[in-house]
Amino acid sequence: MAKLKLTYFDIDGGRAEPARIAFSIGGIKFEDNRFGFDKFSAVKPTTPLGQVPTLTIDDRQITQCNAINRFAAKLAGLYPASDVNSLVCDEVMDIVEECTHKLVATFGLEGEALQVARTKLAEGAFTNALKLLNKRIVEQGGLYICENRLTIADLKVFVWVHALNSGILDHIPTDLVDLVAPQVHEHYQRVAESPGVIEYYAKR
Ligand SMILES: N[C@@H](CCC(=O)N[C@@H](CS)C(=O)NCC(=O)O)C(=O)O
Repeated sequence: MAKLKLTYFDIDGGRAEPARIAFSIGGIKFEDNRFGFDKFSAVKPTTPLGQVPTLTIDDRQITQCNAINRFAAKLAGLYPASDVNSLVCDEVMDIVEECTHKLVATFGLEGEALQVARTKLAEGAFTNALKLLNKRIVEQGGLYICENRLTIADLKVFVWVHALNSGILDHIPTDLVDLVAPQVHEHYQRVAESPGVIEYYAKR
């Protein structure tokens, strides 16, 4: 097996977190190469696009979190088998990624500008995305995004919803998910209580 190194900020969340959890669930050995925000200026030029996460496979440094997530999921047995289920899994991961991109665009704003931008997100793009995720969960029987089992799509949603619920994002109401997408709220708790996720955080 190739040597794997996942490079990302030293936070329990963000764009590398689903792959970290997936590797852990699958028992896939990897180097969890974390660094502090203050070290990013040094790390940035060592990456192909000046961005993290990257996954280094032997000597090849790969970018794009959802590509990395899919790779980790395939190794860990957390990627759907059928074409249609993989389509839904990919759709959901890209929905969350698009919301992450919109959220990151508000970092650096302050005061009223931040409040206006975040409220617009909460009431607009995030609510729309959460309602669609809710629909996907209901369509699949109410428990998971696809295949009635935990896949990488569930981990991607879990990490995002954790951030939304946490209160660390000013002007994003911590009850937004519960109010607009109750099945997503329950899904968050289900994933948090799944053995692989509990084991991962217990080891951290
Ligand atoms: N499309 C990329 C986006 C990666 C990205 O923007 N990562 C952030 C950190 S979460 C970053 O490195 N930002 C620094 C920059 O773009 O200058 C992906 O999916 O991985």
